[in-house]
Amino acid sequence: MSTGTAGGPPTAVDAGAHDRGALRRLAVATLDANWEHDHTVPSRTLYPHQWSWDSAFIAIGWSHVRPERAWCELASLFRAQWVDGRVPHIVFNPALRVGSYFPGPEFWESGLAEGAPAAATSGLIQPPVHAPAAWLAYRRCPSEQARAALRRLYPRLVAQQRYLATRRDVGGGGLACIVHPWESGLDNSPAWDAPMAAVPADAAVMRAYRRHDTAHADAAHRPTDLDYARYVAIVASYRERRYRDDDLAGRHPFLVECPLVNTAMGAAEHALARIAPLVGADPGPHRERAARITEALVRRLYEPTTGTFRPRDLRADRLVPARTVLGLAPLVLPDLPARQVSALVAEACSPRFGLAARMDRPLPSHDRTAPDFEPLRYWRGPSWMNVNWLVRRGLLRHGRPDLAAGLRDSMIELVARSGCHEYFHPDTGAGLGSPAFGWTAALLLDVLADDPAG
Ligand code: 9WN
Repeated sequence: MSTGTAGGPPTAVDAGAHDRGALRRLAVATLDANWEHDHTVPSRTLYPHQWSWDSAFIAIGWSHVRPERAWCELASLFRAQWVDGRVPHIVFNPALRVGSYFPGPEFWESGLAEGAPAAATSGLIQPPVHAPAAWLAYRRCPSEQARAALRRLYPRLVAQQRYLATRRDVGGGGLACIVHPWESGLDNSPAWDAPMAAVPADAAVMRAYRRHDTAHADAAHRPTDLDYARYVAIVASYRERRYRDDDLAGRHPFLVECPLVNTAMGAAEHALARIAPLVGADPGPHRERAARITEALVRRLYEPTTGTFRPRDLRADRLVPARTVLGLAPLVLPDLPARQVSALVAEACSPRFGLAARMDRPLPSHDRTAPDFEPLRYWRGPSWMNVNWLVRRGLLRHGRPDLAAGLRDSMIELVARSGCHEYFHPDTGAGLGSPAFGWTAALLLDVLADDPAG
């Protein structure tokens, strides 16, 4: 049973009924409503441009219903790739008025940077989940057109990996570092509190800007003005040098090796190894790079006494103390050693994250037992569909279909109860953030399709 808002997509499905057909229709209507000539916006209100990792998740959803849009989505994003290989985290739609998002193109000034594309973009990256998305889209719906699209994407995906593995290996240990919390995709995670605290900033700076997010979402659910002052200061430091990566180590205020970004980089090499034979390329180098990334992740980000992966703050040269859901990401890697797999499954099933074959509450984005767990503030507690989806894939990969099924039921329940929200209350499942959110709809389609009975 779907309920609709006049002129907009339907917003929720009768939770009791769990009508898979109605859920599918809700998801497709949400994606259709967010489609914008050659890409899908994450949200018409909060995020009206194109976002990098959103587009990858959304392409997976499109592959189930309108596969040509999956390829169009990825192609439009990669048209904005920089000459150095970076894929920008936002591609701005020039048709939108100034002020439709903060920070907008006038803040980033990408046009002044060497090697930037014609389109206005940010200068940051997001987790490189695009090669796995392209592989899944192809596998879902293989065709001559899909293979041609893969052929065009492949060199761009390779360039994206090269950028991360070379220019961003600031620590010299075989991992890419992020230069801003926004690059992690989990912008406001408690994982960034320690490195962010070292960034000098004054909340009053924000008086000079107009935040767009707090006009569309409850300010109590969003980062604070002091967080934003720091976000702005970190971008300013990168922008000042026109987003060059040559001497980041000496001067940049935020340098962190993130387990999720590096897991995505490893998973991308595994996906490229599958794609390579289809486009006449050699899979061997991808397999070798994938193995090196997994080895580096374990060496640099795994902490054996707690059995957790945690981000490494390169400036302080230590692992951050917070135990967030970012630490579960390496489960996605097929070659993660058995010892780390068991440690991550134990962490996920502990009261911190509450994973179970029958979940009584959704998977949170932060340790439930931590004093700074916040059920309403984004990335500091709420449950997110994309993170659930990644953890579920990892569980399937490592032979835990029982736990994967628990997570899947919980994901479906969230949308059935509350609609395609951006994120969900980790206790009640209530919808939070933007309604009609792109990747929630897309990944729902993917998990629904995974069930032979669904
Ligand atoms: C900044 C678009 C993006 C997601 C991120 C999420 C949020 C932006 C913001 O929205 O970030 O990039 O304005 O808060 O944290 O993961 O890609 O959906």
